Amino acid sequence: MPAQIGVTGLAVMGANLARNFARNGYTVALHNRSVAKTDALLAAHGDEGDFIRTETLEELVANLESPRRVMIMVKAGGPVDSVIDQLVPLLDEGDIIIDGGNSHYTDTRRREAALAEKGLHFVGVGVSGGEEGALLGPSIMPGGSAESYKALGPLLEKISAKADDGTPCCAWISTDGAGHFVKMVHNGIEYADMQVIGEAYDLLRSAAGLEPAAQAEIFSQWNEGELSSFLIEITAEVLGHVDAATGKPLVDVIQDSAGQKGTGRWTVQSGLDMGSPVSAIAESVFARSLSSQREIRAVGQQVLAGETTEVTLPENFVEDVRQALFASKLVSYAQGLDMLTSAAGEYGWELKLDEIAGLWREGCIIRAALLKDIMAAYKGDAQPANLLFTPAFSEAIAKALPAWRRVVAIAVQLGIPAPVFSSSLAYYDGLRRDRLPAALTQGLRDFFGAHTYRRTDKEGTFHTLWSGDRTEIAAEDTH
Ligand code: NBP
Repeated sequence: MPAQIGVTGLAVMGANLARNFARNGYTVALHNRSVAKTDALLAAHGDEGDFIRTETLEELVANLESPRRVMIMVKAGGPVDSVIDQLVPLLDEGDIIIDGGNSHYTDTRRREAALAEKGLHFVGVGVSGGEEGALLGPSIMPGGSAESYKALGPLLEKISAKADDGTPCCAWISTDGAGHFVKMVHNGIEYADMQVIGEAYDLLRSAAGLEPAAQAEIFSQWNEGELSSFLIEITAEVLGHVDAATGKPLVDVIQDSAGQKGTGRWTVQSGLDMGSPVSAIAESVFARSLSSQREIRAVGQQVLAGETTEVTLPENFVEDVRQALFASKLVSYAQGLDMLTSAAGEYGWELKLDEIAGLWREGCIIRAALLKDIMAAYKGDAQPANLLFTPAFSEAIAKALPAWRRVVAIAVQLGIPAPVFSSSLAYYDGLRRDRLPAALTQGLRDFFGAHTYRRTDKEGTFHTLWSGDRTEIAAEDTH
């Protein structure tokens, strides 16, 4: 029997997705550049379903039903192009190449356009959930043509995670690179989500003296309420874990420099390109960068003053921190979703934000109770200009606001860096402020660069003759 899907690239992600397809009743043709990985997979898990072992891409393609579905799960970048180049001459019009790796959405757009010219479908698919998700049910974000989704969607939906109500955490996102774009933003939000958890931990530890074991309890309790999410749940696990070698909390033994693979940085770069203020995500990426500058930080510890102000912590400081965490988290999601709206305009994608929030409910790293409310916020035709403007969220923030301000003030007074807590608050205040100092910025730009300005009291664009008699003239817009 021919296989319904072929997978090439059988490292952790490819192997687990192939097993997931097979466990769900599909016949899966397997291929890897080095045959050893194919054989290792078959030896360990060959009894989980119907697999077809192949040694070459020719053989892989020859074993697939039509239209052929070939999923590439190799290292992102050059290897994906190389595999595509090898596959193209072997395929027929209407066949589908799927890239399930973490490719940059601009690469996906380029590949999709090139393959469409050859009559082939190219589908960039965002897959979230790590190794375990790939095997047990990830959240899946496919782009590509709507037509390709008809032949591919049912398989992806079958292997995806399912929300409480049974809905698959997989839905067609929009054309070309939209799936990889949404996955990228998911990862950006994940960076911010983890950073706000880190800031809460640091404040509880450094300001309130709560040891990791005590905090494990606190995070477990928080996981029962509006913060309920995978990341809060595993924070309790990690904080509660004791290092076998030293008997210390593991978190005290782990070096305090955080790595990154690039999707957070891509999100911020795209935000900058589109003028979309994803400041919480940017601060999270930079916080990791600063953490990794260990040698420079060592010098900073020696030479920089650390005067702080004494503060008396409010009685319910733990609850204050919880509320600051919740509010900052909402801002991160609002910024990420706002960037999706910008991208939809930029690339002509019809992004349904309620559906996207829906498919993040299970399977992925940012899965959280909150996503149900975000889904509800974007249901229907009247799309909010910003998530924070919907009544449910503006009320939630209003409730958290006094605690959020107290916590940021305490962090500043005690010299505890809380870049996302504070920048999210600045974003929030920036959104609601009547007048921003941008008026002065624009005045300065007009002074040194004749960049012109608009007035609040009349139409048109103006320039002051700063180096002349300082009269104002009507001007061409050079904003
Ligand atoms: P890796 O990213 O580690 O890639 C290893 C695979 O790429 C092996 O099958 C290897 O073949 C193959 N490969 C390479 Br390297 N160069 C190749 C080339 N020129 N031609 C053909 N094959 C080549 O695998 P992974 O960690 O399973 O991740 C796969 C994709 O999924 C990546 O894009 C990754 O970013 C993404 N992703 C990973 C995770 C995760 O948790 N790991 C989560 C979500 C997404 P070989 O065996 O012959 O060397």
